[in-house]
Amino acid sequence: MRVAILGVGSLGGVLAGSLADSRAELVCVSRGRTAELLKAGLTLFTPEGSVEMIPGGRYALIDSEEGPLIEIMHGSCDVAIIVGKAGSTSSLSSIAEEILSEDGIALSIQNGLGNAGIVASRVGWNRTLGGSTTHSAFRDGDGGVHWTGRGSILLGRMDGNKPGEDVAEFVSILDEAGLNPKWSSEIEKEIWKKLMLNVAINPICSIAGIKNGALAESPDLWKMALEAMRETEAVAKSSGVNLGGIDNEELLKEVVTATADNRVSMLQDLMAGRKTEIDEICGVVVSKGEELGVPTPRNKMLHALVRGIEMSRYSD
Ligand code: KPL
Repeated sequence: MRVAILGVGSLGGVLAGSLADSRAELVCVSRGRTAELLKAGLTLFTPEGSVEMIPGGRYALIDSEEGPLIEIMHGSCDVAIIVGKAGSTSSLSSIAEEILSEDGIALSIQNGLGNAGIVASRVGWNRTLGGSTTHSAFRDGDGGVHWTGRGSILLGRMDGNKPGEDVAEFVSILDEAGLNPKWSSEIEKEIWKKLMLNVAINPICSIAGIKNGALAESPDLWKMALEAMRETEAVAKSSGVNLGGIDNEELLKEVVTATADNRVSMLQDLMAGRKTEIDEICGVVVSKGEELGVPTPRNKMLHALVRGIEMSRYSD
C-alpha cells in the first residue's frame, strides 16, 4: 500500500516516522525549509524516550512549492493523509486528487470543522474519511520531531458506513505503526469533540505561553477553558450534532494530562511567526453560533486575543 502524507509538519512527522516502521511505501509532501530538511532524513523522538533516525531514502519527497506534481506521481497512491494546517486544506486536497489512484482514499486529520468537506469536494464523499487525533508533537529548529504525547487516531466514513477492505488494510497499517487507530461510525461527533478540546486548550495555552499540563494548574484558566468548551457543545447541539453525555471536565483532564509536556500547535505557530488556526477553531464556533443564535462570548474573546497577537507581529 502506498501512502502519501500531505503537509508534513510536526504531526505529519510523527506519521512519517512511525509509518516508516510499517510495510507501507511512503510519499511525504511538504514545503520550504521542512522539505529541505526532510531530504536528509527525519529524526523522531518518541514519547518513551527512544530516538529513531529515518533515512531520506525511506520515502519519496515532494516539495509542493516546486511546481506541479510530476507526471510519475499522478494516480500513484492508495491513501492520502492530509495533516497540514486547516488553511492549506484546499491546496492539499488538489494534490490528493492528483496523487490518488482512481479508488484511492483520502483521510483528513486536521484541526477545525469542514476540512473533510473540502477534501470530499475534490475526491468525492465515497472516498473521503474524516479523522481526528490526540497525538501531540512539536518540531525543533533542526527539523527533529518530538512526539510528546502518544494518543490515538479516530477515523470514519463521513456517511457513517462501515469500512471497506481497502480501508481495513490501511487501518491495520496504522496499527502496525503504533498509531493506535480507532474506527468510528460517528466521526462527525468526534471532530466536534476535538474542536471542543481545541477551543479549550489552544488559545488559552497560546495567550498564556504555557505547556498543556499547566492549564490544569490555574483554576481561572481552567474555568475559561471549560466555558469555551461548553459554548462549543451548545453550538454543536444547535447544528444537530448531539454529543450527548460527555463529561467535559473529564475529557479535558484526560487530554491535558496525556499531552502535558506539549506546546499546543497554536503556540508553536505564534512562536514561529506563522498564521494560527484560530479562525478554524474559535472563529468557526463564533460564526456558527451567530448563524444559529447561540451566544459564544468566550470564544469571541479568545479569537480576538489570538488575532491580536498575530497582528502584533506587524506593529512597531
Ligand atoms: O490538537 C492539539 C494541538 O496542539 O493542536 C492538542 C490535542 C491540544 C495537543 O496539543
